[in-house]
Amino acid sequence: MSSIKNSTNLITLIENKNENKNENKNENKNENKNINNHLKNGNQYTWIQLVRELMNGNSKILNETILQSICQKVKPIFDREPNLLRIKAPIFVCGDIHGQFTDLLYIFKNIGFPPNVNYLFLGDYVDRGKQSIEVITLLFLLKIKYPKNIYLIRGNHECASINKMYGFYEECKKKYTINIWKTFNIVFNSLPIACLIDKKIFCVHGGLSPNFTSLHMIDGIKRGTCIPENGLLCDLTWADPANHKKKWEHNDRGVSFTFNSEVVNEFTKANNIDLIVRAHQVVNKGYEFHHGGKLLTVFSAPNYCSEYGNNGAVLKVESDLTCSFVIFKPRK
Ligand SMILES: [Mn+2]
Repeated sequence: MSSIKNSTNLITLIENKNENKNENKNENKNENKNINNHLKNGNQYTWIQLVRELMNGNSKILNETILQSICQKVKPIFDREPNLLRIKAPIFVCGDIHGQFTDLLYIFKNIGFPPNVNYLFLGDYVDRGKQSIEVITLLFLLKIKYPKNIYLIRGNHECASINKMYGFYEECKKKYTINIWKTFNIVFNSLPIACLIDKKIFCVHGGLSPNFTSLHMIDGIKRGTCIPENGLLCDLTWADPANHKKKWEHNDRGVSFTFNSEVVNEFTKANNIDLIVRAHQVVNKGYEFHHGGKLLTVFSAPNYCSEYGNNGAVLKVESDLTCSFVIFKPRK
C-alpha cells in the first residue's frame, strides 16, 4: 500500500494539481503496484523511490544493477512499438536535451509530469551535457510506468558509434562501467524512428531522405542495429533543411544531406501532412520555422553546451492541432 501512496505524492510534488486523480482510479493503482513490485524485484528500491531520488539530485542511488534492470524493463516496451508511432494530440513535443538534466527537470516542473501531460521526445537525449545517464534513466523510468503518456524516438546520438565520441561513453565509464554503456545502446537500437500526430504532423529527429516518398516506407526499416552511414534511417536521424536551388545537397556534417523547400512541399503534399517537426539543430529562439512554415525545428536544451545562449522551446500541440511554444530562457 505504501508504494501507491508514494506514487500519488510524486504527482503532487511536481504537478501541484490533479493530486487526487490517481487515487480515484483503481486501474492506476493496480498498474502502479505491479510496476513497483517489478522494479523492487531484485532491487532495494521501488519506482517512486528511484524517481524521487533521481529528481532530488541523488543519482548515486542508481547502481549498475538498477540501471541494467531499468534497461531490461524498458526495451520490450520499445520493441512492441511500431517504427512509426501514431499518436493523438494534445501533446508536448521536445527536441534535443543532450544530457542537460536540470533543464529536463525544469521542463517537467513547469509543463507537468506524465501521466497528467503527454510528451513526445525527438531524440538526442545523451552526449554533450554532463548528465546523460540521469536524463535517459528518468525518461526510461517514465516510459516504464506511463508508456502511453511519454514517447521517445531515436536521435542520431542514440547510436554507439556517435555516443562513444561525444560524452556518453566517458560518462558511463567514469560513473559506472563500459557494460552499462553497451546496455543503453542495445536499448537505443530498439527506439522507434518517427511519429505521426493525428495523421497530420510528422515528427522525426533529423529530416527527409531522397528516396523517401511515402510514410509507409518507415515501416520497412529494420531496427535493432546502429544507425547506418547512409539510407533512410540515416537521413531521418541526420538530415537538415536548407535554402538551395538543388533539391538535395551534401550535408556539412559529413553525413546525410540537406533538403530544400521543394522537397518539403512535395513530401507534405504526397502524404497529406500539414507540418514536419524535427529537432537536431540548435536554434536561437528554441524553435524556428522553415520552408514557408511547413517545417519546424524544436530544440529544448537552453544555453546549449553552456555556450550558445539560446532559448530552449517545447512545442505544445492542442487537440485541434493548434501549435504554440513554451520557452525556456537560459538560467543564470
Ligand atoms: Mn541530432
